[in-house]
Amino acid sequence: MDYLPDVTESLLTQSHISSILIKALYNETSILIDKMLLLQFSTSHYCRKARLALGYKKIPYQVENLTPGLHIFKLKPLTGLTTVPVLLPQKTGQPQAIADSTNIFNYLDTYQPDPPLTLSNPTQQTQASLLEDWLDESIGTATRFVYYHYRAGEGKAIDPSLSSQLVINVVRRQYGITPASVALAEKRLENAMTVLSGWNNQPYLVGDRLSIADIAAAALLSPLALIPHYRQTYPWLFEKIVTIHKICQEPLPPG
Ligand SMILES: N[C@@H](CCC(=O)N[C@@H](CS)C(=O)NCC(=O)O)C(=O)O
Repeated sequence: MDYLPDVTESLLTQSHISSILIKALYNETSILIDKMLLLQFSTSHYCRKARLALGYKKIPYQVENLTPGLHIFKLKPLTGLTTVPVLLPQKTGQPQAIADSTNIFNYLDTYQPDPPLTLSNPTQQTQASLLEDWLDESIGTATRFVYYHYRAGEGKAIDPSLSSQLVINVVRRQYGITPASVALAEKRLENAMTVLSGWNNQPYLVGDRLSIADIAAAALLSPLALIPHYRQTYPWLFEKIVTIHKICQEPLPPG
């Protein structure tokens, strides 16, 4: 009789361990199979844009941070392009890879319509699309120029390390960031602040709820928060950026 409890205990222990192992294996597998994967550069404001949309829709995802330079070898065969963000849905019946943050917005709205990123009023949606495209193609690029120029000059103290300055200089060379191109970008940003200034007095850029325009603006202008001139001149912009990050459950960028 003394012997039996030991056997039972040992059997129970073994079955307990097996069940823990099975659960762990199941969870591990389901994470790998179920979660979407976002290929990104951790500091890219275009990748932030995709993360805000995923967060807004509360879609579980994982990120893979690619190494700039080597990213081409992973991305080119997948999408034919070299830019991040790229979303891999990793689900049966879904596309293998979606490149470009605007395409990612569209895909996410088809995959999980609620809450929608698109506005139901067609005129407002056209306006939101135009703003999103302009923010993407013109303003996001201007932000990049002004931000990296600042980080290499007045803002060097933010991270003067050799590795950080090396990355900043590679980016400056890659995109042709020179004093002349930065001056043009600064003008474009001043113009953008005028276009977006109505945001100061209304919760959303277009319509009566969050749209692709708000998310694009919050992500693509967020690097300017580190630059005192923008922070001091446009405090309303950074209040909006903070609010949208909260709604989308995305941590704010440093600064
Ligand atoms: N319009 C694209 C722009 C993306 C973009 O410019 N990504 C940059 C990082 S911020 C990139 O991947 N650059 C690397 C390259 O061009 O090879 C989008 O919205 O996804």
